[in-house]
Amino acid sequence: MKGLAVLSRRPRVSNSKMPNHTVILYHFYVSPVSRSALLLIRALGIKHTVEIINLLAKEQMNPEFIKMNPLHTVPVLNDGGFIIYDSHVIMKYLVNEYGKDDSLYPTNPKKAALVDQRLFFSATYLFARFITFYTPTLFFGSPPDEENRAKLNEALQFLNKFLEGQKWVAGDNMTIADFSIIPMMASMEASGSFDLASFSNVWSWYQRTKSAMEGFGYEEVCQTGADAFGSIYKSKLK
Ligand SMILES: N[C@@H](CCC(=O)N[C@@H](CS)C(=O)NCC(=O)O)C(=O)O
Repeated sequence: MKGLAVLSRRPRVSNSKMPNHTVILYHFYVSPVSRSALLLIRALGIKHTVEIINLLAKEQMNPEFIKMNPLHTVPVLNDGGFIIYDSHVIMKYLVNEYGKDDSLYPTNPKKAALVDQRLFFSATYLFARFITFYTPTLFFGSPPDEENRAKLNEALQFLNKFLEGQKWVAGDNMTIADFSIIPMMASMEASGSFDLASFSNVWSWYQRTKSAMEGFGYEEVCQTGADAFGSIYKSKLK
């Protein structure tokens, strides 16, 4: 695996739960789920390095990487030898292990169930429909499939409903559910293939969440990757 350490951060706040070692995130900036995990690491202020796995060059198929993650997907976290994959699982783990409190993933079972419901929605509706719509164009240059576009549009309508009268995706404060969803929204906006502003609740949540995340590198971690996603996608439409 040809890894490249590009980012290294020290904790922003003193937190006795922080690891003494540096965690490693195997990441590709074009991937929205990978950006979710990196954004959260930045928000928690965990000392980390990033190893780029270039999916466009099929680096995820390298035997060394497959040994870590048989599913050959990013993100993958290596926390002092403990290896875990799936962005949702990584985020829950990191808040439980290193969060200075439980605000990003509650310990209260009912509050946690609501966050979990939104995470499962993110994984099984939004992301599933997102990759079904974008992958054929992004990787094979196929024209966008209108049925798949309608399915993803429907998932946006569901999200819009969840956000009716709500500031955040799950509960009264920002949680990992917001981290899970925002990188997909940024990619969709950058691709120019969906009118996010027409989903008014989604649109105001999106603006609010972007500003809330500015303090820990939204622009660098999320927007840059979303812009790269958007320009690759647009180049394949021609
Ligand atoms: N549910 C997983 C999805 C991971 C996933 O599908 N990642 C894609 C990039 S968006 C990937 O690495 N694909 C490469 C492959 O399947 O070979 C998560 O949230 O981490």
